[in-house]
Amino acid sequence: MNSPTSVWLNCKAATMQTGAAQPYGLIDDAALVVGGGRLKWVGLRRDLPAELMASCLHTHDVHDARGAFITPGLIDCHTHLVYGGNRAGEFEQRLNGVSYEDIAKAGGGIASTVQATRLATELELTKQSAPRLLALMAEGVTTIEIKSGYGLALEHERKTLRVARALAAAHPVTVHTTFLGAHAVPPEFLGRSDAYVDEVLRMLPILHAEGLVDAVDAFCERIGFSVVQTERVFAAARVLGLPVKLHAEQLSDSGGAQLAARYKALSCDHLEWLSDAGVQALAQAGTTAVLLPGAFYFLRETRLPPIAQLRSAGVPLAISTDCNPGSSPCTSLLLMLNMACTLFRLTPHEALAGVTRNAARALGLKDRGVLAAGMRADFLLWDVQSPAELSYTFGSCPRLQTVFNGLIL
Ligand code: DI6
Ligand code: FE
Repeated sequence: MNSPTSVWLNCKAATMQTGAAQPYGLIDDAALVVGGGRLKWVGLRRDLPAELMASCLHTHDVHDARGAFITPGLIDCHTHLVYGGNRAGEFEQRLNGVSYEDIAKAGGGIASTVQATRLATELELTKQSAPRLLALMAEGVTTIEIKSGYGLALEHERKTLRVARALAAAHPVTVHTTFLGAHAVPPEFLGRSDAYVDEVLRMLPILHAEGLVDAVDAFCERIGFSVVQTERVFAAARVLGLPVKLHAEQLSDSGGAQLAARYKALSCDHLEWLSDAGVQALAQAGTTAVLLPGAFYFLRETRLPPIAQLRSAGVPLAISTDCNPGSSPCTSLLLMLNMACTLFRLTPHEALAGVTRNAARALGLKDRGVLAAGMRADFLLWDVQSPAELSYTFGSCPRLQTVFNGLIL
């Protein structure tokens, strides 16, 4: 157990605070004081109040960070981490010339993962999903969003969300759950997508009453659900007071972003085909754009999200793995930093903000994502000379230590 108050010295900090004078909210010779799982004080070492230092000396809880760089804990704000099986066979098919959409239309794709997920017991699903979570945590993820959407029937959506909660109980990580019942039309509803949306509306309040749902998402796309169908799901979420987010404009421009904006969505995700009107709608609603370079890369998309327009409209940009078996079988958020820079031309500063401050925003979490007094004490020590190194290297992990809720892991 950590004593009530501890201090971290001999470190540099990328606080990621907005409006800071330095890029990354950099503090060159920093001190961080932790107490009760929260940051109590963050600033320049020389400004550290003497009484705070004295109370840490009193408890002998002074940590020498040995020159490490400290950042907020990483937040992976868009994952489908709980699923059964994998789609390596489909990957081979795609390399033999079959497209992602054609595979989906032929009953493969999401449907094949739905089958494998339905067949797995809760325990099997937990066992299959835990290594993915551990891989993300090994790179510094301290908060993760996990969506349902491979069950597509009450008992299996429930199972998926329960696995997400069980993973949270068994690991030092915060899990935020999202109900994505409207991910795909399951085989038993083929050709009856409106009837399946009725079923989604039946599932939502039940799962919510069981404490399994923190937010609601939908896949608004020609191979998913129409804007009209998505709005029915959003209206049901609103009745329950649940925030919404949306998979929008990934493969085509269906106007999902404008709908999401009307519902003050926390985030709109993918966005390769986002129109100018969509950009303006997101900006006005204060909705965060979640960019998923792993899916862009893995599906070999060529159309880039309108980064420059989003940037100039002031839409906050978040980055995530989209960890899922079909379009982004990825368990490295650090690799996404690199890809956000190389593929989407984000700056390393924007990329890091995308997995800290703006990722918190995409989840509606106000108590994390930056290093500042009052925030959760979720932070990372890195063996880097500058925070840009986190985006610059790929395939390596310079994480030295994770502090989660004030406890050293
Ligand atoms: N968009 C995606 O990229 C994933 N889901 C979604 O709505 C892909 C899901 C899959 O192919 O299994
Ligand atoms: Fe996704």
